Amino acid sequence: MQLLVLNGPNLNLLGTREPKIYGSTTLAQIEADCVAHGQTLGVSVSCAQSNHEGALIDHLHAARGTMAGVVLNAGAYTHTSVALRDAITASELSVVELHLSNTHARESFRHVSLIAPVCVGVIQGFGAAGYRLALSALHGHLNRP
Ligand code: CA2
Repeated sequence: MQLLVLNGPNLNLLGTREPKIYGSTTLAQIEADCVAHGQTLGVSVSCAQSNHEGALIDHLHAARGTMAGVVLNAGAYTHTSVALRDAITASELSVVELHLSNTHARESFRHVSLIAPVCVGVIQGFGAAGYRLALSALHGHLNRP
């Protein structure tokens, strides 16, 4: 089984700025931890990041048929992108929405997720540890009886 961890805009800056909100772990460290956690689950984890909406959509299209599911931190596109939501639906993939921060404890414009209704579930507020939680949840979802 192959799973994709896909990160959106500005998440390449993790660990370098705003540590109070997003923590001090870098994206490279998160990705390495996802790969290692995948090994404990017996799955192969690939990782990608883009600052561009269309590139994220391309990743979802490419994942269709090759990946069993996706952990997606769509960043700010979570709150704005109908195109990303449509790509999740079109991909027919199981997608877990992931956020480092608890978006409901932040500005009101972050309280709305356009993608949540087309995801299997949402994990947020647990910082970098959330990626492991999301991979475990996705793995459990894909192996449900
Ligand atoms: O909490 C999350 O994971 C978010 O997806 C992060 C997005 C934000 O727009 C969402 O509402 C919630 C922002 C990512 C910005 O990442 C940075 C990392 C380090 C320094 C600056 C920005």
